Amino acid sequence: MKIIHTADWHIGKMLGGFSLLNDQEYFLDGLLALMREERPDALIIAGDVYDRPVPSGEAVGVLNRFLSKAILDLKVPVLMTAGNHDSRERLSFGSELLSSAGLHIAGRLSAFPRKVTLMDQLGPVHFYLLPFVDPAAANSLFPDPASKTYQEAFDKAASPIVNVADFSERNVLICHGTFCRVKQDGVSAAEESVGGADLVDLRQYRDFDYIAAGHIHRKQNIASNMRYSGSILKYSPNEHNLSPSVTLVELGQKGVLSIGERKISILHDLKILKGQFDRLMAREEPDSDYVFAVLEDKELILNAAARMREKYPNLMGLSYDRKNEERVGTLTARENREKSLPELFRDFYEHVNSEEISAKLLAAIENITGETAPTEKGGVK
Ligand SMILES: [Mn+2]
Repeated sequence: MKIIHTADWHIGKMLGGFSLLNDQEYFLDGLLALMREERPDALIIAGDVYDRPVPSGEAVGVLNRFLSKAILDLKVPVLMTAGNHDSRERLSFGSELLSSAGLHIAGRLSAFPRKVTLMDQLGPVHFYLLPFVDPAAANSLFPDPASKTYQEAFDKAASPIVNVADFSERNVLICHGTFCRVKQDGVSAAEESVGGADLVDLRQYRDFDYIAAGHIHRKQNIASNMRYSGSILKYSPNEHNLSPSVTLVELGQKGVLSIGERKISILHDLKILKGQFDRLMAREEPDSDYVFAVLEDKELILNAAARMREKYPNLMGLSYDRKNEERVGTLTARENREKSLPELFRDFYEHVNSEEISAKLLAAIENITGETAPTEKGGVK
């Protein structure tokens, strides 16, 4: 059985004042082309379908158009779960009605998790759809005893699945959360490092033939048969060096035959450009990618963002590289009151320019104000 695993679509995402909806629609057209070519038996969206609990009308339209083409034209069933960004209730709308058409949605957490069985020539594959689980959601369903950690909550929510699953057959678990890497020998990465409070260990779920995870935007394996597909696009400047793709999984008689990646073309790349203003402006042709500029100039550039937009119309953000900022430190009002004018001027100059004031300039200020600055800085860390 051939499955396309995706996650973290974040439809309707805004970044740097720009709507990414055109980029998302462009990507989804590419995904439809890939589905036409690969003819998968199912498409998985492992949570964070939308970026917000109340998506815009335009965002709903983009998803609706995609799902109609995927399911009605290409006849590919879609399995979709709620991530932490989605409203469980809104995503669940029509889910009972839509499953007969091939759209399988798990928004709400349920004591009877949604199970979807698809057939291929080798027999059935059972998909278990587990929406995002946090302690609050788990406790509303399984209050006794209350889950305090994400691990307890996840195990509680997954227990009905594990109880009914027949592991002699083929089973796929779809889930959304922060899962730690499970190593070959069965040791979990969480045992080696102190993980976050929301970290969940999937070791006890190794009997699933494949686990399709969402939430972490960087694609990566959790174990040989568990994986984050990663987000479909780069969604923040921190993600500028990600290389988004979708995951293509083939299941054999039992277990995974192969896991591969497929790149889908994008409308705009997202990148960080670092350098001096003049150098960044020296290019001939405009660059239409999404750009976060980090200027290495010592002086502030007048109207830098507006001027950069002539060459970079999709400039999303601009900042100055201030390597030595921490040297200046933070001053309290009381510390400032105790300072002489030349001292205040020196601190201001060094804060803005990230370099030491020259003796000549400081002498000139002392001359003008008739005050002197102590040679050693006091009280500044
Ligand atoms: Mn998420």
